[in-house]
Amino acid sequence: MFWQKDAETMPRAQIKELQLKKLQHTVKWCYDRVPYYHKIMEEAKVTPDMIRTLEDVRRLPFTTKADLRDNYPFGLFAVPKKEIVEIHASSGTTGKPIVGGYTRNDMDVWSDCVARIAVASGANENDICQIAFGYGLFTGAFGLHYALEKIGAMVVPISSGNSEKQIMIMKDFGTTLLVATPSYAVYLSELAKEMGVADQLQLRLGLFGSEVCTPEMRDQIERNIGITVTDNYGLTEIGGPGMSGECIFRDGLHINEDHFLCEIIDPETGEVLPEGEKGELVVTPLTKEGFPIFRYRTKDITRIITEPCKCGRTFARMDKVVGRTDDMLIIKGVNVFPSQIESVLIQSPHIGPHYQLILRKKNYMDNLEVKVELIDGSLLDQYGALEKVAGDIRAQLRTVLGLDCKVTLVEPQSIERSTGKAKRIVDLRNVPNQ
Ligand code: DLL
Repeated sequence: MFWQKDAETMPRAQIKELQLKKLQHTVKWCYDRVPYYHKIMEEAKVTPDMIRTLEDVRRLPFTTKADLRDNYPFGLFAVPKKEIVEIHASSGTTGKPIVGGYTRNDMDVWSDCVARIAVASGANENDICQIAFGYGLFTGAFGLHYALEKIGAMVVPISSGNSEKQIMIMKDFGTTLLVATPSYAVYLSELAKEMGVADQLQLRLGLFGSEVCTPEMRDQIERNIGITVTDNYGLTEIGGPGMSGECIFRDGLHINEDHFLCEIIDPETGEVLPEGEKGELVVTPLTKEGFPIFRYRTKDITRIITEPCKCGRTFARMDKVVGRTDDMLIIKGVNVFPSQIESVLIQSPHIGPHYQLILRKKNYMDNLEVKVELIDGSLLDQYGALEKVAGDIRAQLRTVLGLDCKVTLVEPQSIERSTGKAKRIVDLRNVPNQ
């Protein structure tokens, strides 16, 4: 099923042609209307008329989170404030948030982009959609809300938290589609079991996103609550969700390429990598009026897949994000993403999906403790069995990732649950006596 079939199945040559036209327009839009972009383009000695091919995007300088912060809150808007009809922002746990403004046309494009992703994942007008993302400045809840409403589904804007009530509503309303972060979905699925209503739910589809979800974690959620889970991706800086999402074949996330131009770069050198290689995703939205941006460095690690997909969409796909460059851990010389550790952990039948990675500094070296919840707490009373499970996980981590670390098994329900993005890393490296 398609939401905008003509666009989603356009021949690739036509996609590229359209991208170039829109890129030229966006670059000129930025240059003419946003003093900051005018200045950095002048410094880079590039003018809009120098963008003659898609590769010419490489002539433009990158935009980073720091650039956005320097222009906080509205410094990069390209239209008068009265043309902005909605504002969203990142949570901004460190420093000022990133603020995005949408014109009426931006809102329309946004909801269509997310609607395409929802429909590609199997959503339809008969769905009862419980949106368990936090409503507010976060782009996730409203982005999915507008899209699901647009396709004619019934939207239940419950927001995140209040988890017992979530389950009650899910059961009483006959919710068929859940929108949440994967980690909150895991929590809700456990709670539904605990409340004894898991088998009375009518959930069929999970539209999850906003944080890394390994295929192993996805399989575990699917087994627990018997739903199909799809992944979708986006970020506040480029307009929120709606950049890419999985279709029912779940073999990469289709990029709405008529609205987004993607590059993959080497995060160290900034060089564009050959097609298919894994690196940092850089995005240029092609249709934004209110808050345009070019070559935004997402820090997310993925690769682009251009082989055709069985679903018939011609848009290229991006692989599931494995992590952010700033979340990469370097433990005793080994580079590792939390998602790689998760993939190993989840294979043990004795442990649940809740874990924390605790970093400490010992003798100037980073050390990692993997703290993970047991499924069966009675194992804690059986020293031999406990040692064996911990030893097996440690050996598995060493074999698969080449990483030696301490593994601590803890009681079920003892690691804090998250209603939004999970906080897996506890960094105690700068805390004395840890
Ligand atoms: O998380 C936008 C969004 C909302 C996407 C709902 C999908 C669904 P931010 O809060 O600005 O925006 O966070 C953006 O979250 O750079 C990634 O590191 C991470 N992220 C988002 N989606 C995924 C995903 C929203 N599907 C940051 N897989 C991004 C992995 C994701 N990481």
